[in-house]
Amino acid sequence: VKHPLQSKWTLWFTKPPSGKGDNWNDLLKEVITFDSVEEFWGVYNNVAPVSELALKSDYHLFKAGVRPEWEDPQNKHGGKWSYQYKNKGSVDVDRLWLQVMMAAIGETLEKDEEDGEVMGVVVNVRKAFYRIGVWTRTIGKSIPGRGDGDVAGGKGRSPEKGKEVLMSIGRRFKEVLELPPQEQIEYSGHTDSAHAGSTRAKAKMVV
Ligand code: M7G
Repeated sequence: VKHPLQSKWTLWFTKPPSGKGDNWNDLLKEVITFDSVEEFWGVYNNVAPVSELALKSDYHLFKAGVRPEWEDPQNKHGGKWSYQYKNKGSVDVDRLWLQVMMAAIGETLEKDEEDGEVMGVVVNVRKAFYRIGVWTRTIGKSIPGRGDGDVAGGKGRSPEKGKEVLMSIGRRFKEVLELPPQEQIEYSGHTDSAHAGSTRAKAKMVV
């Protein structure tokens, strides 16, 4: 018996660059797509833990059909919450990444799954830190409804509601990351990241 997940998910891996000519697209590899709890554990037990990955590797766990890239149509208006663990030697990154993946596939990062904001989760292995992030589809904008002031359709959304959905995901994500209140996670839009050429773009919001 398989226990179905609410959504289908794809695991991606970014290989560390081997030579000079490597670009982002040569390095990003689709690993596997699954849609049950049992398959998730099968995948988890067969890939290297984050703590054993080489520097400049990433894992990306995204909704099937969404590439873990700024350019994807479902990401290009979005952004991410992220946190950098600079105490690489003492943080249990394998356990935290497992918790983050379980929150993603268990769809516990957003209160109302109708919002469909969570696109995926990412872990980056870098020289000075591990960075864990959650990508959202929008940067908390309003979404037009049917124009008849309906709420029942669940499609329309005010700017206030858009922002609140995002802040709620941030607060929940911070809990999953087991961060104390004085630590902050930061939100940045992908457009800014793309322009800055890196994720070290200016943060718009903090939780
Ligand atoms: P990073 O891994 O987000 O942060 O981006 P880092 O600077 O801490 O390593 C590293 C580099 O990977 C960027 O400067 C881009 O060259 C490339 N890169 C990362 N992402 C997520 C993308 C993406 O979505 N699209 C493209 N085209 N390049 C990306």
